[in-house]
Amino acid sequence: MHIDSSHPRAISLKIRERLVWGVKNGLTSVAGLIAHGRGEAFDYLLGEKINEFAKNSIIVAAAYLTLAKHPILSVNGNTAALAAREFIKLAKVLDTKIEVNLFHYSLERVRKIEKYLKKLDTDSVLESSRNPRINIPQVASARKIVLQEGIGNADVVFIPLEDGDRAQALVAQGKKIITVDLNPLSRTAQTATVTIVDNIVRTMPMLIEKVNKLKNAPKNRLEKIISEFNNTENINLALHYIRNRLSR
Ligand code: PTJ
Repeated sequence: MHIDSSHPRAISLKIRERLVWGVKNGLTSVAGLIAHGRGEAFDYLLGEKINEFAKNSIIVAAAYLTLAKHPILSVNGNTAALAAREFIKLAKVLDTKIEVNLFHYSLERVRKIEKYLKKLDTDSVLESSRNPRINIPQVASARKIVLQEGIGNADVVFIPLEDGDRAQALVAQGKKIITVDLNPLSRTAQTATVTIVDNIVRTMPMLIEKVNKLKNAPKNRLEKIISEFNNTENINLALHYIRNRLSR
């Protein structure tokens, strides 16, 4: 569908079209459209912009990713459609890999997403066909199927757009979890080490910029950024923001 840029909701409509494209091309699940609708509702309440609490957490996420020994970026059907190029850019700056990990699991869709990412860049993707798979204990969904060399070995895991039990299980394994979720109340938002309450489309460019900035920073500066951050307090800022917007 052609969307005129002068339409008052052009950006939002273009993002929707991107997901429709993802579904048509077998990257995004049909349920991904529903998940996006939930995200849109929260985005409306957040004013559809990057707020201060999101900026704070993006800097902290950049510090964690920069300090990590084995960071990994987890992509699902929604993030593949909305931010594949940015995931590849981030993988490059961090010198790390992307792993496809799905909730509505099918090997066919995993392969399609991997193929799509590989077309954009040949070596940023950890291929499921070449890497041993393991199961994360205590995860009820197919999200438990991960690659040993990816999420299995990672110390910092970037898992945007999920409301599930995987974050909790990974935190229990001692990993640091970074998520992006427009819903500050989702289970993943509530259990992650760093929760970026923002739209993935807005977050990714800023996250790449911040990682680039912090890449050569001294270790103690990165540790200071991390130690001064409290995820619960930051999520509360997002909730207060929504409440104030509603009462106004
Ligand atoms: O491709 P699959 O099979 O792995 O499935 C992907 C989805 C997203 C469908 C799957 O992970 C899922 O069902 O997710 P949930 O449990 O609906 O959680 C998705 C979360 O992401 C919700 O809390 C939404 O509010 C949030 N969300 C949706 N769109 C965006 C978003 N957060 C940030 N940016 C968005 N564009």
